[in-house]
Amino acid sequence: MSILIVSPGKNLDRWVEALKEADPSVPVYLPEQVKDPADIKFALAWNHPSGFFNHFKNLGGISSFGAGVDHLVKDPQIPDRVTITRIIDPLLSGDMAEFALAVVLKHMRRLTRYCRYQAENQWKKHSYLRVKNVSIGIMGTGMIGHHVANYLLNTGFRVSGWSRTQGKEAAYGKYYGKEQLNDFLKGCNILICLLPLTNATHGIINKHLLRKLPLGAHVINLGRGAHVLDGDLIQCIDEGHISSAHLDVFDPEPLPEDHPFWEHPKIDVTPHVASLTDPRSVAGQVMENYHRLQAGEPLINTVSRDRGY
Ligand code: NDP
Ligand code: OXD
Repeated sequence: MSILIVSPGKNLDRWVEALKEADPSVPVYLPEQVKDPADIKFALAWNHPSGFFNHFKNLGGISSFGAGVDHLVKDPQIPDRVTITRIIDPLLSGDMAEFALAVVLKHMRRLTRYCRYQAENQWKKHSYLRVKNVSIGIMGTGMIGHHVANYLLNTGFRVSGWSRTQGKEAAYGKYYGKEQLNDFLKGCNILICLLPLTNATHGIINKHLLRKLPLGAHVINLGRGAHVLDGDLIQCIDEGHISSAHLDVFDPEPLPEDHPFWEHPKIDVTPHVASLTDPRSVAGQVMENYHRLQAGEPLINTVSRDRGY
């Protein structure tokens, strides 16, 4: 039995190498190398074409390349017998925390403006915000969001988090459920979205939510593009309620060349790079799930298809 890696358009050499290094005895194939589909037991996938997995009759599990599984959960053709798993990796959470801090400081110290001024040979000064005076709210305090919240708290920010359920106690202020969303939003000078994309979170960052943030709030989306209603965000920035935004994720990706986000003076765009999965750091957990499947044992890092994350 073997592992299949599928991610159209991506160079998969590092993934193949990392998996082979993790266990040289397990054959690893790309789609064009598969001779007998019945040989595939486990797959590693990112943005596979819908229906792609239909003819792998011995497939028992599919792992996402990353933390998010929206690309797998949305495919109704993945049979129920197939367990969906995802990546949980301290490196992924650590990289995300560093990216979040960089973006927060960029906003506080007005760095985007100074880049623009340099391009125009302009010597112009602005006031700035100090860490101890800034309150950051994290939507989604799961594996990554919880780490980001603690990291920002340890840097000296006031931090709160919002999740679906109450969960464990934390060092930062916790809010949960729809009932506590407004109270959470009231206290956020900076809002960071680290939610998974599900039916319940699709379009959650809309004008109704944005208007509940304090005047001049800054919005950072690191979750998925479809969390944001693009037109609503632009409207709230142009009306002045939201000061600015940093967006790392989009719907669709790549962000189309003619999308208004590219040219908007108060929106910064990065191409889904907040935290990139390192194949060598996660090959072990993928291999472990392959061996668990072979041994008929329960898999690790599983996802609830009903919940969507
Ligand atoms: P987890 O599944 O560990 O955490 C999800 C969190 O979101 C949990 O706290 C959960 O609440 C909360 N949540 C889910 N649904 C709702 C809801 N309806 N209302 C309120 N809270 C909700 O995910 P990760 O932390 O591992 O990853 C989060 C997301 O980050 C990924 O799904 C992906 O989209 C994105 N990501 C982006 C990257 C980038 O480079 N931009 C890189 C990696 C990830 P509860 O605790 O109650 O279950
Ligand atoms: C992920 C991502 O989900 O890269 O890991 O967005």
